[in-house]
Amino acid sequence: KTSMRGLDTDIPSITKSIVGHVQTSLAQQAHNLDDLGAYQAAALSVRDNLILNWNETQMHYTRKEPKRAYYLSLEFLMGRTLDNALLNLGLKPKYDDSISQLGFRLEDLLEQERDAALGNGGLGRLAACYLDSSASQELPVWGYGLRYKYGIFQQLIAPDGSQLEAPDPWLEHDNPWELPRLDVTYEVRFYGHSERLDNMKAVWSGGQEVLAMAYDTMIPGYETKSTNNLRLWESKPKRGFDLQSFNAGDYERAVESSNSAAAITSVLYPNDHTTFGKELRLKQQYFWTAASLADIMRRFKNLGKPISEFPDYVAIQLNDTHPTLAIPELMRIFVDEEDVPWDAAWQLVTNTFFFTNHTVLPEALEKWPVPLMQNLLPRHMQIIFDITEIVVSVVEKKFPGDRERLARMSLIEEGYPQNIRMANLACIGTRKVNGVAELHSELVRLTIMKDFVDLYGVSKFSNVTNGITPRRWLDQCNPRLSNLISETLKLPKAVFLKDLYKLEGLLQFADDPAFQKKWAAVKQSNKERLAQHVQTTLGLKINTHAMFDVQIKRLHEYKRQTLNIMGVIHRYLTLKDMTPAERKKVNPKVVLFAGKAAPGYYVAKLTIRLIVNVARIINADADTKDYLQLYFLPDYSVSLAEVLIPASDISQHISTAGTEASGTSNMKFCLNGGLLVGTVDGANIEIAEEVGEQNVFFFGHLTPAVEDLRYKHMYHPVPVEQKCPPLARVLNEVSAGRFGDGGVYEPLLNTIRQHDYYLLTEDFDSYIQALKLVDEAYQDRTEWIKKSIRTTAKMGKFSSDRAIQDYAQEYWNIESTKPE
Ligand code: 26Y
Repeated sequence: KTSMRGLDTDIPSITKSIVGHVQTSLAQQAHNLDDLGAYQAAALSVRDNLILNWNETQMHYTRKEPKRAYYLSLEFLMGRTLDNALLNLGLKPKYDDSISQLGFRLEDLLEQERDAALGNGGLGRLAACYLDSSASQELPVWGYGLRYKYGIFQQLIAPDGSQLEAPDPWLEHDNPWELPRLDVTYEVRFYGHSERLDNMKAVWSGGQEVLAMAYDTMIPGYETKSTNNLRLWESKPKRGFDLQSFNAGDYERAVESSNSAAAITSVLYPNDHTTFGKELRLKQQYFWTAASLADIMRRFKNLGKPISEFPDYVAIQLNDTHPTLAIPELMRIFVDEEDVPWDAAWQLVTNTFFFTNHTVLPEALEKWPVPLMQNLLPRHMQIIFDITEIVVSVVEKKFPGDRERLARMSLIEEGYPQNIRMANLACIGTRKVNGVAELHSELVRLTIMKDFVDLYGVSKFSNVTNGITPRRWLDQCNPRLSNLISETLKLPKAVFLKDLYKLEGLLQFADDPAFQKKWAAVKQSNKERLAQHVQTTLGLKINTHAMFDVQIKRLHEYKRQTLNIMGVIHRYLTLKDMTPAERKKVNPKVVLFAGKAAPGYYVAKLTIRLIVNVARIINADADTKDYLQLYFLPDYSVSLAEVLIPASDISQHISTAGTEASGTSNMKFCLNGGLLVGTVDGANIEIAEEVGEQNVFFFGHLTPAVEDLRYKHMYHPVPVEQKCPPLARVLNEVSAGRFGDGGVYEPLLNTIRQHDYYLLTEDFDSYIQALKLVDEAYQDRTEWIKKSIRTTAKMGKFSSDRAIQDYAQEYWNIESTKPE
């Protein structure tokens, strides 16, 4: 039987294909193959299917010439591919059988795959979800990024509890999911000098040239032949090495330039939310935007259309400000290379690009020193100055004489040195700007983009609430739940996995005791799966009869893991104060943390150390260990999230109001029947709107109060002892060395005792109160299960399919199209 894919997909043919790859691609013998070899052969066999679909899809695009959208992101946090590819192709049951016949277990093979972890956190995972949704909805969308040799670092925990970083050499074993494109290369220039001509043109020459080479990753859609492309660039020296120096015996000089070229794509920068202004990072950004635009331009030129039609065929989404150099780069291409007059070029550019902002935290807004830009990209510096002239003239016209406004809006921030404000450039150079949740988009309009709202009007600034792909975040990570839903709704999985609003059908079963029982059994088995995983990977024994309370995300002060750990200590002290009889009435709880801290983020790393050491004391305390367990799971990743999320009863999303742009794991937990304890922030708000406030545990001050409270803390500080005695007690216990390491936590504790910028002292009481309500709600298990069912049922809005449709229709103006 031949599938729509043109390859035979009956079980004997699959087996033949796997064995064939063992013998030829891997040059091994089938009888002494290990799990890794079997994984590789299975992956190559699946890849054959993807390649055929990919070829057909790309040929279809070439013939049909639809308008295309390009998603430029420095991060794509893809995770593993094999399971997802099998599910999207609908081949999982057959591969399962075939692999069993070969004497292996598919589950074991899936575990052999290393995560593709080319991202830090939310922004990178969002990009991955959006690729899945674009392909699944047959939209002509490509991703463009960098092929880092090392992904996000591997996190180890040192004996003293602190984070250690090790490299992540994810390409050590061959990566079966990428296709090197030796013939798709572009030259990218750095440094040199730019000489102005007339007509706003210039000639940029000299400096260093490096080569960008493409690697393509196939992105299969769900239940469709449509297979899109993620193109990642690798940097290479233009010429292997300098033969002259080599012959003269100067070997080091000979490889120097080749090393510096290779360095550009060697490693993902592991900091999110704090900029450092490092030249190599700027090099990465230009290298990637220049290669991507050259590629997009070549594809456009193949259409043979006049350049004035560029925006009719190309839409480019900028994932945060990281690719903002694409704006001056496209100006350079149009003006210097294509002879388009400056003003016409500016029209084309501003009709091509769209900009998504992911944070309003000031320390995350990118700024590049003018001297650095001037040296590395002299032509782009000129163009940025020329664009500044545009800003000056339009602002001058609308707000004559308003010098302060002009200073705020300028692309150049005055100072020593001057800085280029990338968010201002991204705003000026794009058609539309969006935030990632309703509240966040409102804050974008009211804070960082306020002056631009005054200038352009509010319609340029809108919202696309983030989403997550239900394929990976329901069906793949929680097959038992997706089977139960399918059986209950009497719908094939594909129906609700493609239209998540269909989950609403579960509402009518929320009160059905038989269904509740099955629902609870799925959660229980997911807890056991997690416990098993933790047992085999870390040798720890988790109490699976406890409530699982999870906080997994990057470590950051604004996300307030510190609030959580202080709450855990408070709970521990409360338990210690109880009599054994009182304790017996307490519902046992397991608190789980995971997440990485930026290697240079001292306070965040100290928080990890505190969590690990508190865990050691609590878990060893015979009085309390039946009621409270605490674990920090090292090396958080997409694949760890896939095990953790389905096991959670409650998860924590407790950022200071107004600081978390959206959050996306909140959506993943709820989709899997977990409840939220959270602040009124980001997408928590919209989740509550959907599921009903009675099903979310909200606490803490609201966004409008935050600014005033901070002001008060700054000018009228009140000691913690006075403001919040229970928190003061916790801080003092830590200070006194109850959890070891007397003294080392002082800098962390002082962030709370002193300015308390993230307002822990303001929110602690209501936080503890919310956790108490969680405990009470959990006591009435039937009510809890109903809440859980109702939560999952109302998650339709948070499918990334909805979000991508929004971008496709309201921003990119592209349509679905697929190969016959
Ligand atoms: C400039 C550099 C230091 C930098 C690098 C990475 C700055 C920021 C980032 C990453 C930001 C990020 O991941 N933001 C998150 O984006 C998610 C997807 O929109 C949101 O859900 C989440 O609230 C936001 O923190």
